[in-house]
Amino acid sequence: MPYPFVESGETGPMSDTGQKPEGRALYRHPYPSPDLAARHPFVAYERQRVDDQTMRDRAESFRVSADGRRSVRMFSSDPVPRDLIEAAVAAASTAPSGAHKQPWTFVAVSDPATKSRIREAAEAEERTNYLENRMNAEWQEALAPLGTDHHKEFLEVAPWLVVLFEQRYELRPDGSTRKNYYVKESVGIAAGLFVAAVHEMGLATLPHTPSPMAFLRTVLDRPENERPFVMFPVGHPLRGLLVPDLARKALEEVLVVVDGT
Ligand code: IYR
Repeated sequence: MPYPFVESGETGPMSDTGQKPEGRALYRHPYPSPDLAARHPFVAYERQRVDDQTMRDRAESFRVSADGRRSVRMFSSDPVPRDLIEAAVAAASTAPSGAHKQPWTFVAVSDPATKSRIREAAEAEERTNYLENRMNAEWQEALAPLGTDHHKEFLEVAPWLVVLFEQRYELRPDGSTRKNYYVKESVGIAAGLFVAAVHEMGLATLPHTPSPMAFLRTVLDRPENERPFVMFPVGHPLRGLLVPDLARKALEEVLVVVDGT
């Protein structure tokens, strides 16, 4: 496959700024190698460069939007059209994944009977967690400011429950299996994108992990290679609801820079 950046060193997909292409000087081992490009398909990746100020503006507007997100525990029962859930899952499924395996399945539930079964099973587990001290004192202390308990009404009230399953391995239609790689990391990133997509469209969610969650595989009749990872009630936030008055860590608390300049 012709790959001009490597072939000629004159021009290439990244040289849209009019700068001299730097490929030859920067990389002694270009990717893909001509050999690799001959064996697997590659396509040009072209992304318009924007100036630093434009990037700053975009970053700031994304930060402000992201900072406006809150996990909510009281949803309106107002319906949400199915295509919005599909759009959020489509966005989430763009997540990078180990060996591009996309080892996830999203199960979107609006059926009231199924939601009830999920609520019942989740509350049964949470009763053990909260009332029979399956969560130890330190854990309960950490949760105190959130004030969560074993009541999970939102699982029935929210118009959608989206259950994200990780595929521990790939199960092919002929019954054969293939390993997946970095499953937790991949599915975690997809979950993050899902949360962002839901927020960005104006809806709310809560990453909910009734623990243990194995019952979800049975209730939703999922195959043996799938394990529940996290569940997302999705809907409009209930008007007038309260959320904990949490502060986010300052940048200095979460960022360490090893600067070379
Ligand atoms: N799964 C329980 C407990 C819980 C745990 C954590 I860590 C939270 O941030 C919130 C809740 C529940 O859903 O109540």
